Amino acid sequence: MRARLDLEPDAVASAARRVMSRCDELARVSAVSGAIERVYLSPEHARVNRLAAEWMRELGMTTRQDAAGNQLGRLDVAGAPDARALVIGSHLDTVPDAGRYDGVAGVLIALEVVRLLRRPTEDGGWCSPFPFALEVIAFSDEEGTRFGKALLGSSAVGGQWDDDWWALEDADGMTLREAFRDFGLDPGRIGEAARRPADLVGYLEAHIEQGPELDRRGEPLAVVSSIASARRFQLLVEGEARHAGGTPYDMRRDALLGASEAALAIERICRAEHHIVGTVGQLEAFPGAVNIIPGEARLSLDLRGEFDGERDRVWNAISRELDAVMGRRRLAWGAREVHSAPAVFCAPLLQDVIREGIVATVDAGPPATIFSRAGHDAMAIGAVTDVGMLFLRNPDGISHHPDEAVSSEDVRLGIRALAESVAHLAAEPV
Ligand code: HGY
Ligand code: MN
Ligand code: MN
Repeated sequence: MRARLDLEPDAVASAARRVMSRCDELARVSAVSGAIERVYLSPEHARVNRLAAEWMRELGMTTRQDAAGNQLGRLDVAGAPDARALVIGSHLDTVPDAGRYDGVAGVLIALEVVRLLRRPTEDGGWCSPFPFALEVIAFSDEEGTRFGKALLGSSAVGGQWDDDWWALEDADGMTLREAFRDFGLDPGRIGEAARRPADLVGYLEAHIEQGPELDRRGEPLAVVSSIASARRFQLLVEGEARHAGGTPYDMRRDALLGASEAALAIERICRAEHHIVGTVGQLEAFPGAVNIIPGEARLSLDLRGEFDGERDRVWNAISRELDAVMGRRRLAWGAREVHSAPAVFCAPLLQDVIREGIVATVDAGPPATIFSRAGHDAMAIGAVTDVGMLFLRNPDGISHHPDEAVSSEDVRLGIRALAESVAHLAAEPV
């Protein structure tokens, strides 16, 4: 059993305070006054990258923005500039009307772990004390808020970029390719963001749970076993627009009612399952006038499961049910898949070192190991290296909402546990 790190308690406590105050600082970088919204390739994205780069340089890290707009910092092994790297990070982009800790806390905790673990070099700089370099990454688009496809920044790092994505459009009709150029990135160089497995030791991410399990257990930290597989669809329901007054019910083909029945059917089917959740987050009726029966309705479906097979079986059940619903209502419907990510299982070794890190930090029984229903950048990085995640308690589990919270005390424990986990990993023959 490796001895606990000899970390100054005050240093860890001030690290937690710095994370909390920087979460507040980053929350003020928003496209919307009075709410938090930071989307991919926006002026807000550029501003938080500059702030993160400044904080990385303060730690003695070299910094770069990669070809996908992710912000990276690196602390080398003294005398070994080509050493493999342990990457620790999360994302700085947000959903609309976001909380201030989703993703952001993980990036800032990573920086504090580097601050606590780094070693001074003879020339007045800083280096990694381990046989691997320490890298911090601030991913640029985990949520997919602007273009609908999630994990764009981390997919580039994982070498999973799909050129079909260049045609994705935002709400203003700007394509991803145009937005890249507008941000100062060259679409032709996207391949340069990809990391080689041989250059990496692994990836660790600290993140708020975004669910109530740790809060219900009364525990501050947990090991993540796997990350839910997700599929996202845009569904289109087509009926017939007609006069809201003159059209008797037996002549109506109301697309909104079909979409509404679909949303309720999705809930009913998913609730009957054990580890499946389906959410309709967007629902629009067209043409959208009060005195016209909606001839068209568009709704989103976010479908997740612990295992890809279960999730796909439920999607087939939903499809059959929607065929029946639309048939009864003489409507047509179709689905366009806009995102798909397979379930990712955290590497046993990284689960173990995170478990050891929590045990070394929290004087309680063995920590919980839970599966993440929320998606994370770790899903995309899993394509090139082993991944591990540490969850922090999220009071009430509320997230993707301004009331999203995390306590400074749990952040203090999370910083300490992640630092211990890194030290445990360094003691392994990786
Ligand atoms: O949607 C998710 O699960 C993640 O928060 N982007
Ligand atoms: Mn999120
Ligand atoms: Mn997140």
